[in-house]
Amino acid sequence: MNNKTLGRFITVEGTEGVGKSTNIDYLCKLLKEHGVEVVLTREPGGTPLAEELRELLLTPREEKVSQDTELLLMFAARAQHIENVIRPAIERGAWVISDRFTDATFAYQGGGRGVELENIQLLEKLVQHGLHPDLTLLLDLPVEIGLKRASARSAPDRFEQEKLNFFEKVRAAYLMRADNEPERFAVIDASRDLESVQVQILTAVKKYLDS
Ligand code: Z5A
Repeated sequence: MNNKTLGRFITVEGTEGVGKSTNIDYLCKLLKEHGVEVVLTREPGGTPLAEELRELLLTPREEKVSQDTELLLMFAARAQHIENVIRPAIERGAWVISDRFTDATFAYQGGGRGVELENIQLLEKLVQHGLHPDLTLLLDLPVEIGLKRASARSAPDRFEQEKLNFFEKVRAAYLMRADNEPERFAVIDASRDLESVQVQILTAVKKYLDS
């Protein structure tokens, strides 16, 4: 989707409390200042139906959620999101900023839960029809710091109830993906102060604004 008449697709990823929300606000402001139409969205979610699936996925429940159920619900939400929001926006020239996308599935369901990568790849192909982010900003932070930053917030959702070891595996999976696709990923050192995190984001996005 790197045609000049098309928009861009930027995803923001990272483990718990790395500062995605904080820095997405900055990114959207930056792009708007450059006259770009920005569509800000998130996963799981981004459409009314996908937001309902998000609620199902995140709500803590007594019944054990099978890995396959979790995986399929993530991709069901994604299919709806791509067809109704992401693809139409890119096709009319907007820049879509998504708070998480399929790298999160590889990291959380693949790395964290241990789902086989081939199964995720299969669903990725089925649902995305060749759509991939142009740029992925991976905010990277030692897990303990992120959990501490996030702990000040409301009651933990189903994922936030996981243990440290789960998030270590998620972080490792994200970093491995970034290593494998250095041209798409920008790894941002999120342990620095906010100003320096934003300088790193500006550097990563600049080449897309200039092209
Ligand atoms: N999930 C999945 O399993 N598979 C999938 O395919 C997808 C998702 C798409 C919901 O995601 C869950 O879905 C997620 C993975 C799963 N679960 N987890 N964990 P989410 O993105 O909605 O939830 P989240 O990861 O919990 O995001 P978050 O809690 O909103 O975190 P954040 O946006 O990265 O952090 P923040 O709110 O911007 O910042 C946290 C605090 O740190 C805040 O007080 C800031 O002021 C502070 N902060 C931020 N930056 C700094 C710096 N640089 N210095 C100091 N303090 C800072």
